[in-house]
Amino acid sequence: MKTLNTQVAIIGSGPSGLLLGQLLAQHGIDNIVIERSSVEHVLSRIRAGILEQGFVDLLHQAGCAKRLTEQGIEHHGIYVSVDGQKHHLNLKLLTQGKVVTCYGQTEVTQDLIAARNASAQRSFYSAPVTEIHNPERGQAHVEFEHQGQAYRIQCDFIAGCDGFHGVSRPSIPNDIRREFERVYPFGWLGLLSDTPPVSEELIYCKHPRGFALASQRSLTRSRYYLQVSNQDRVEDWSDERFWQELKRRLPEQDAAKLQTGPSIEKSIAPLRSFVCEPMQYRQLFLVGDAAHIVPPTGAKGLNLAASDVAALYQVLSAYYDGEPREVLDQYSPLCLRRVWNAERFSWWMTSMLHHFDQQESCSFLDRMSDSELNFYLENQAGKQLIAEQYVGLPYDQITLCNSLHAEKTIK
Ligand code: RFL
Ligand code: PHB
Repeated sequence: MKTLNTQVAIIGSGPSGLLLGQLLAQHGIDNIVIERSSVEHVLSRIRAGILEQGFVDLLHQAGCAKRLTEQGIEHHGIYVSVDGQKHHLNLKLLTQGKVVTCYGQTEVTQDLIAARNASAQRSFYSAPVTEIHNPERGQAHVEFEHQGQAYRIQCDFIAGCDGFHGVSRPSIPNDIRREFERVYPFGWLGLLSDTPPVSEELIYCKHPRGFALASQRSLTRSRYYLQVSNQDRVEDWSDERFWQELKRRLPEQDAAKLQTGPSIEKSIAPLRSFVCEPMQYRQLFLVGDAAHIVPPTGAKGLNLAASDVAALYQVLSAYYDGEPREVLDQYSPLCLRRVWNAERFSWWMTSMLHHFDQQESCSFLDRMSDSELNFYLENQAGKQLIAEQYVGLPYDQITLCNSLHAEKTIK
């Protein structure tokens, strides 16, 4: 077994792990990224597309925002269509100047990997972590195999950035870990195509046949989603069937100008809400999807991962700058406050925009969610509430322990 040493072992090379690694390296904190899949696989995944300002600022701070600045598209508003009737939410006006940026997670990952390759930090791909050793005191370590060689990485801390199906979360003992979960009775079928987007701004469509979303990756690349049953398989959905169904759910004037084309990617994502508490155990910190999942309706999954990274970077850099170890204890409560907020918003948006029972088109709950959606869309204060949460709340700052001591002394 080959032994390596580092300050922070980062499990997972998704956006969480890569962004954390980059910020830590810039602060002079050595780290190693260990990723289960190949780099090609990581770069081929099509996922989120909407970045909050907090995430954009963090990418600037990490020195990885050149392409984002050139190619990202600022979105000043969104549409919500209810049974074909369009409502506009001018995010910028409703939130006093805040906007979101359309730039794919695939591009973010590519930029972060390029930055890591240009740095001196070590990474291992095709190297699934199999063992996490997280003692009460002393050094932690992780173990994995890479190209037939067994490795052990000894470290001060482990960042569990290994997504929902990773090894980090289950390594927290059952009597410490609490999990909260809701699985929805439908999924989203996504299709990517090299066709111009049907609308400059995203359209979230509530329709008796089910939800649809018109999104995009650039001026020439579209991303569309359809609510489908959990029993549906991608093979059931030819491109032709997808485009036909999308046209039925889009507002008429948009359906008429929809440009269709062959799919580049098509996949079904199940919808889930999930939170693990606490997000820290001893030397292990859970980050991003390893700790929580939201349904994509509020565009919050990737953005929550970024705010976890911001919090972990703050506590780790403060600790290595000389703050006492207790500064680290702020990580979990700080993140969970924001996580539960985003969970609530994503659950609420999902409940209002989907029909839960696609067989029965006029259930009592459907009528309640129709009424709730109309209530929020038909007055300025309601629209403002949706807009403020959609663009994202500001990141919380940690309290340095010196000020904690000061507070204690004053009391
Ligand atoms: P990731 O991106 O899942 O990365 C985790 C990485 O850890 C690796 N890994 C391991 N590595 C080493 N050893 C092990 N034992 C390992 N086990 C796992 C995995 O291979 C992977 O590379 O988590 P991260 O970095 O926290 O990032 C979170 C985001 O990816 C996620 O929140 C969003 O993509 C969620 N999400 C969406 N969010 C949005 O805001 N809008 C969307 O439209 C949207 N669409 C999606 C999504 C997630 C999807 N998934 C997970 C199926 C669409 C899909 C299909
Ligand atoms: C996407 O473009 O993939 C996307 C955008 C907004 C969402 C969900 C997904 O709410």
